[in-house]
Amino acid sequence: MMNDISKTDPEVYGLIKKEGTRIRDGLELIPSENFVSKAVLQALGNFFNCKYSEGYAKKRYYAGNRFVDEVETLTIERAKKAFKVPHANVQPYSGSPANLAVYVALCKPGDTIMGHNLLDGGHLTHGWKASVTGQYYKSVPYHVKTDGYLDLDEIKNLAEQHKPKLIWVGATAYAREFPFEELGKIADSVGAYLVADIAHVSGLVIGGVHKSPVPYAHIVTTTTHKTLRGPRGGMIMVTQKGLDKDPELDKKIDRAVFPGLQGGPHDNQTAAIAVALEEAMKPNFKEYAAQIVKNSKALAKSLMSNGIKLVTNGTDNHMMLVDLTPFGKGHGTFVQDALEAANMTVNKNTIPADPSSPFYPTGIRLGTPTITTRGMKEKEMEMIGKWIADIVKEIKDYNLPSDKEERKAYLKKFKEEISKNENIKKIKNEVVELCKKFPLYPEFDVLK
Ligand code: DSN
Repeated sequence: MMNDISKTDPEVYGLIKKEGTRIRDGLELIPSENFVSKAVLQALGNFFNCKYSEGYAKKRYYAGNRFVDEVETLTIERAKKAFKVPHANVQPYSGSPANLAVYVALCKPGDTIMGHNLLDGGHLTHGWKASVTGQYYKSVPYHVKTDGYLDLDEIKNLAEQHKPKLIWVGATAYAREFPFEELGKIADSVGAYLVADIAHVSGLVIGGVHKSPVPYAHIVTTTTHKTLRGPRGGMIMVTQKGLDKDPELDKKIDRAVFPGLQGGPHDNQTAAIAVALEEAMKPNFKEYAAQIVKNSKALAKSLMSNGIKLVTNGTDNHMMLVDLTPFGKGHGTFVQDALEAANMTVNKNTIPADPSSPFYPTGIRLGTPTITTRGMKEKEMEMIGKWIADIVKEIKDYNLPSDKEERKAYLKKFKEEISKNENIKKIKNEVVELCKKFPLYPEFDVLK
């Protein structure tokens, strides 16, 4: 597959090969990432990339779309079947454009919306001030309690006080099951739309290991590249409850995506979403989704039994949020870099009531979708939890300087020191050995 590019563009080929080697020899523990099947990659890398097809099936602005129409219709039918919804739009380029389209469909600038606060684990597009969604709309954030769980009483009170047009449920750093039913009742009691952004858990929903929002929400959005294990992309689904509230909701969503926000859909991405959805409806995907959660619980157990604190003391889904306050505020940056030195990739993340800032947060977020895709099970989770805990303890004496000017130099020195640290090197070698037992994409020459 890579033979041609290796000759025509060795520079890019070299980078692809380096990235291939990096993922082959390391543990990708960022919970929003996954490794997709060869079929998904093949659907992405073909002539559907080359077509313009603004509009929708049978209503295009360009000729030559008969097969694009078929592939988009097939993808829509698969999405409707997989999530049990009456309407799906599969054109959003990714999750943020999908969420923006929901605003365009439902709200006018200045309308009130409610969403899970970013620093409590929410998403930028749920009304954070740095996103247009927090600037064009009056955003009322809700929070988690000190135990890390969503504060349903606060959500109810805020909803009654502010009467929002829409309420988001969904997050990027929340390790517990989303209370769709409770949020559905709150939204109904104030006449709001409930929009469930299930980007993180959509694969778990199809796999039957996370409650579906479909009976409770009016609209459901998702990315397609996380637990769903497809190409980067987005989808918006309208539920029967949504159509009962507004029979025009499907048309409003479609108009918001195109021509409201986007131009030509990425038809190769659409084809790859179709492949991923078909894979996700196969019985072995149920096993995969269940194993993601089993692995996540096993990893959480290993971390906690090795002295690492987790927000909410555990997990219901594919991710964990590590609370590093016992090691000092802003410690997430150090742990992220030290783990990377041992070939384990996580992301630094704020924790609820973080004593530091989003750039130097006091937590890390990690999860199990990619390592489960590689075939790892509970036994490997136990080892990985121990390695992570050992590294956290190895660097416990580093502290983020309170003087902002000093931070850059301090972190540079920290990186130099950890690159020479023998205990971290030893763990890195063990990680590489583990990865060899769970090969990734053996069929691609690039990794040979
Ligand atoms: N960037 C995604 C994540 O990592 O969760 C959310 O958009």
